[in-house]
Amino acid sequence: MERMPCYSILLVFIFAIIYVKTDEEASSHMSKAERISLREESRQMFYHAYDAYMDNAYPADELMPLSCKGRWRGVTPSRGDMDDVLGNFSLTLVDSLDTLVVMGDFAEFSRAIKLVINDVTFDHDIVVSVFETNIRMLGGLLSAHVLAEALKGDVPALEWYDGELLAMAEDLGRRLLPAFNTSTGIPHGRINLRHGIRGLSESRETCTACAGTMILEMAALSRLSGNPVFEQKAHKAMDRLWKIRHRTSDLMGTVINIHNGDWVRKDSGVGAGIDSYYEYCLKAYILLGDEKYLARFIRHYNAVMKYISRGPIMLAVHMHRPHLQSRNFMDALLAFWPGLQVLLGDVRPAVETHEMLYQVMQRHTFIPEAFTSDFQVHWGQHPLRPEFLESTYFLHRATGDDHYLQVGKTVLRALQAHTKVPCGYAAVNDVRTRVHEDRMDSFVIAETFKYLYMLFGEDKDLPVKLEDYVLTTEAHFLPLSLATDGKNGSYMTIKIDDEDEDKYKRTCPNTASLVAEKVRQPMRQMLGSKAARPPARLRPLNDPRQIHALSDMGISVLTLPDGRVQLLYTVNTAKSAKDAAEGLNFMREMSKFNSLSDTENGVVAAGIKINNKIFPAGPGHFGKDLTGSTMYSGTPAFAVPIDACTAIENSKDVAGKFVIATRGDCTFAQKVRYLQEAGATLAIILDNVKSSSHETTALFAMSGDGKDDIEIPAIFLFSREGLYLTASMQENPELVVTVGELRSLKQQFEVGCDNGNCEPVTDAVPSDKESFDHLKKVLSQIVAQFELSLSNEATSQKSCSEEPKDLLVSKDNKFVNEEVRSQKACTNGCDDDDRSSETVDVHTTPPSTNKFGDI
Ligand code: DMJ
Repeated sequence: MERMPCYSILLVFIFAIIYVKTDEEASSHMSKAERISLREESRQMFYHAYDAYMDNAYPADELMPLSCKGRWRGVTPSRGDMDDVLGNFSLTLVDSLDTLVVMGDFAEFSRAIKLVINDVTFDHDIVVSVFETNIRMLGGLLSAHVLAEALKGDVPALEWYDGELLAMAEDLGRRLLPAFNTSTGIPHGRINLRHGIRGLSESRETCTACAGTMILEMAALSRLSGNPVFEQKAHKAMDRLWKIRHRTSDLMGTVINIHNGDWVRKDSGVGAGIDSYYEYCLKAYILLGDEKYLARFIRHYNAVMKYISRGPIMLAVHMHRPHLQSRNFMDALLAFWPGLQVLLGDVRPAVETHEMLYQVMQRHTFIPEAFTSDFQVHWGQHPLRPEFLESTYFLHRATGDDHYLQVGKTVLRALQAHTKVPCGYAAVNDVRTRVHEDRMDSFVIAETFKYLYMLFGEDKDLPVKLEDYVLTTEAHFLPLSLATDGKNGSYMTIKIDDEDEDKYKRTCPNTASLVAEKVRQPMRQMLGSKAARPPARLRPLNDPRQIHALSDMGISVLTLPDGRVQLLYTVNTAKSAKDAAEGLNFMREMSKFNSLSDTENGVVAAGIKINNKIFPAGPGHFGKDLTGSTMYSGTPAFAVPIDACTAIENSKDVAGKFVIATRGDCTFAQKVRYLQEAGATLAIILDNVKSSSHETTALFAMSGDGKDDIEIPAIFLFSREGLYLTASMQENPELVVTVGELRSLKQQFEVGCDNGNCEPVTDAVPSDKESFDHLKKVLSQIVAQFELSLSNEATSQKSCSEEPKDLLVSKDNKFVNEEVRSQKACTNGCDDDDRSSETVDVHTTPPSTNKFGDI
């Protein structure tokens, strides 16, 4: 009898596991019939795009889906650098060839190859991007060649093929070769197809991804053609890139001077400018079996996971100071990363980052080109990129979890509903307005529809065995048979030092028993719910020592563009279970702090006087300052359209007034900009969250967007206060309201009013006074630390060897940037590596006994 309780607990536990699993299966299961129907719909999507291109644009490089005609270099009005992808060489057809094979359409594949052989030439006086021409054109030709060769024995329609595409690839490869004629071996970013680098010797810079995404195609070309020069050049470029990594952090920057190998931009992420360099380090090993590429990739991978990955979020840092973020936003290109992690075998973080991206996608329908760490749109364009689908495909294959089919279905529905036009599929200019752009990039057919189709299809139905190929960054097929015998064997033969071995163990956790839903679920709670709420705010928290201490507790500090600080807690990034528990406590207290304060949060509250009532209002991080005693009086009026996300239509009615718009659909700054253009003298933005009020929600300042062109003041009013305003306007069309700093309004109007006639503003009362005091104490320590660091600034003026182990902070609370720092500290000349070894990796523990004194 005594054993009973234990026994029943065990039973309950087992029951819980079974229940959770069943529930998950039920929610994401997709029937075979539905999967097939989605596969067929993906096929139709491909043909809708492909036929539109062939019927209306070919032999031009791209289809313009809105004007339904071809885009020609030198004929169609230029879009600047973006047009470097165009070489008047039928880019979209070449890029699409192997998608026809994936669809099993051999007749069209054969016809298309013949068209390419007959129509496409490269001898044009046109400057093109070396990187884009390599991955799309050269990759497209090689992949089609390899597949045609592989299939021609079994497919009568291809019997005629005799290596013509390989000859074309060699011609194109030779035209790219002069790009490598630099003293560093790092290729020029652009080349003239006819004249090589003639006239381009001025060009000095290229991106890391541009230089580091050549090796697969170039090696394949060498091994297929028997001419080693292509591969040699690309290896040399890769070797130089590896050499210029930051020796301490193992990170790479994004822009390089091709002549001296110096870094021009030292920000280091996994997205734009760098993405496919990392991809090609791993895939070069997979394709060529050269172990040095795996060893390099592992070093980079560990660096990325250590410094750039913050739980599911990936934020760029400075390569020389990897504890410091260099940007507050992520870009859509990084969505390839989970797919690469799957290829490596590190599935858990892949599931997490993919889930984060899915949250972004669900919020905005598409993943915008750039988005902030609290998932706001930073740059709203969406050119129908493939990366998110690519990762979805790999995660589905790795986990067998139908959830990823459901994700694919959401993407498919969004593409159909918002981007399908009569003549193809049009890019989205801004995910918030979903206005179309006259643009359908070649990767839409080469990758987006290919991955969509492959996701719903089954690998065994493909005409070739997928495991015999590696997919390039443009989803072209290159055969693993290209590897020299014996070299693509097991990792076990690699010689790596102890340190690397440790890192390697960390890199490849055993994810065999991973249940993806169990990883996604907490992610969803954390990202889905938290992202919707205003983030935690506190005073500028920039001291790396504090950031480091917080990071031990699993808390990342993200500084948003408007200066607000956001804390992100991820339990499994904490140093230990004890640290994780401390982190959780800290977050709880921060969250209480966040919900009760306005001025304490560093926001100087604005206010509005309507009739005889004064209400708190959120100021803007842009526009005229509302602090001090200056006040503005005016008549309120409504904007049309009321969301003010497009030009104001009733400017005649609203000019000279305090113009009201509602929150949502575009940024605060964008709304106020339109209101200003319409002649508003002040902007009032009303919350779109029903029944919100300053009494229940912390005041916040409206974010800016980094531009400095807004001159009128702006305030944010919660819904209940907004309702009072609109009701008052109805009662009195001549209503005049006054806006200013809340404290000044109260001083001026509350003192002067009759007793009982004024309703004083209710100050927020801390719900847990004890905890608040406690937190204030903690925060004052943080601020004291911060100020201490400020006063140490003078000590930075020392020689290289005496570099202080303290933080360098400028008077305006920003870190002294690397260039300024090196100028100051290295007047006698420090080379890159000298600097890096002295760069302070801030591990200093704050003076208090534990990380935050009393906590
Ligand atoms: C593609 O051309 C390639 O995937 C490249 O590596 C970067 N991204 C585009 C599509 O987004």
